[in-house]
Amino acid sequence: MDLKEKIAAQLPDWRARVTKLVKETGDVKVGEVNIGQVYGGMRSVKALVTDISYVDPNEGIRLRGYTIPELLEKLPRPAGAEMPYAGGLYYLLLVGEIPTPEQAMEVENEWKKRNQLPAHVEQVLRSMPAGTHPMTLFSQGLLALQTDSIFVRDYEAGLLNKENYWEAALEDSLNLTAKLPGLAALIYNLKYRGGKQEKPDTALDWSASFAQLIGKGDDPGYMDLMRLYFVIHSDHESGNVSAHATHLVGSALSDVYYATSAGMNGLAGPLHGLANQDCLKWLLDVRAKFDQFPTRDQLEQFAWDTLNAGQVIPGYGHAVLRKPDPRFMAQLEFGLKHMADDELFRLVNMVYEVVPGVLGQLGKVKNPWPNVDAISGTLQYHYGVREFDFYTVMFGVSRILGVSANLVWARALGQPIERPKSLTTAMLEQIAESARVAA
Ligand code: CMX
Repeated sequence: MDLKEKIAAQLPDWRARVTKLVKETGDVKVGEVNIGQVYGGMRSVKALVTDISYVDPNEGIRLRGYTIPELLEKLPRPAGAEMPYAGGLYYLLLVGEIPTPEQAMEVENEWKKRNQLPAHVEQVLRSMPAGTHPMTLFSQGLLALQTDSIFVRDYEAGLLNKENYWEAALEDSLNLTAKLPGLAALIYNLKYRGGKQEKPDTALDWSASFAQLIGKGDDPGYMDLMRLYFVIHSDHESGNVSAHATHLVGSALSDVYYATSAGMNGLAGPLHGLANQDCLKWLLDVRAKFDQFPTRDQLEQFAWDTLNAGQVIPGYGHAVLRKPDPRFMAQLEFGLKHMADDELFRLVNMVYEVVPGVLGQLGKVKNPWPNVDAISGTLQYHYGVREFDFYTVMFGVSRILGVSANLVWARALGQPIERPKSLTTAMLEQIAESARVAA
């Protein structure tokens, strides 16, 4: 496979580069850590490395050096489609080059060969109570697929060593990502369509196949939305909860299934991926309270009521970004083109005009601007996918493209088990006291 050969060809140079950097300059300081950061969720501590994506506070994400608008323009797309193949994005994340249409298609075809879900996955999901959250089912589905891990099979057979861990990890990543549209659609169909399943249309690309499998095979607009969605949610450097949890668990040589399941359990938190469901709920609450559309003053008051009740305004703020998230902007552009008159979409625009000012007045929010989650649910809602507790599953499908690509590279570069050091509060107090005396 071209993908595998391309990675293999880069490895000698990458390994030599990293070995030299660590061996010759391993004791050069990257930064310092203060007590506020130790107690403050390690915010801004530079302690991770990835070459797959980088988030600039003002510019936003670059995936392999490309901004979101550049990606949407340069990645190959299916004939007649507005948005790119996910297979091309996956190639870019792994290889670092924009693929040709043939290279993107090679990934798409490889996924088609590997997309069959084993029967036991459905049995596991069906055995859960009807009220189970879709993210729980998603994480369980990933763990159920773990029985097929090539890494575990070959590791236990003594076939692997540090040099070739990555090849088994790549096989696991390909096998798992191939099945994600089918797994997500199965969850959707079990929960919201009475278990109705569609006969797969094998002509469709990976993103569109998800749309078709949830019964939207006659909606090219929704297929394009999903192509956009699966590209923009894929990776956001290494320190966010889903990426870091995946990396941490993978660093113990746990396979791609265990590691991504852990990552998805983090994505399921309301301060991370669940914010997209919370955001839509918040917008619907606004609509319900003001009989469809509020005035600007009413909306402002509603935002204050949320804050005064001790809640966050979902979809706003970010740990790293300091400007509107380009993933929000890309979806806004899509919405302006396809649903400018949709009432909920108009409300999203009004929230965008009002909420940053409100958050700014709080005086403590470092970034009052919208993040990716402030709009994604609204676009889904427009196309009739209205079961908003499902939205984080779609985020997860995309995110696994990024975090599993990172895991392949972590194994390829021999990244070690993670083990930061912890201190007690008394030790931190002692450090603070010593600093005070020395000052
Ligand atoms: N609404 C209300 N308060 C907010 C806020 C928001 N949208 N964003 C930040 N704040 C508050 C924080 O809770 C914090 O308050 P305390 O000091 O009282 O604890 C203060 O402002 C400072 O926070 P910050 O440094 O600006 O932001 P953090 O890095 O701590 O947190 C995030 C980042 C995303 C968790 C936070 O902005 C938030 O909770 N946003 C709403 C939830 C959300 O949209 N999450 C999705 C993020 C994207 C993703 O991961 O998918």
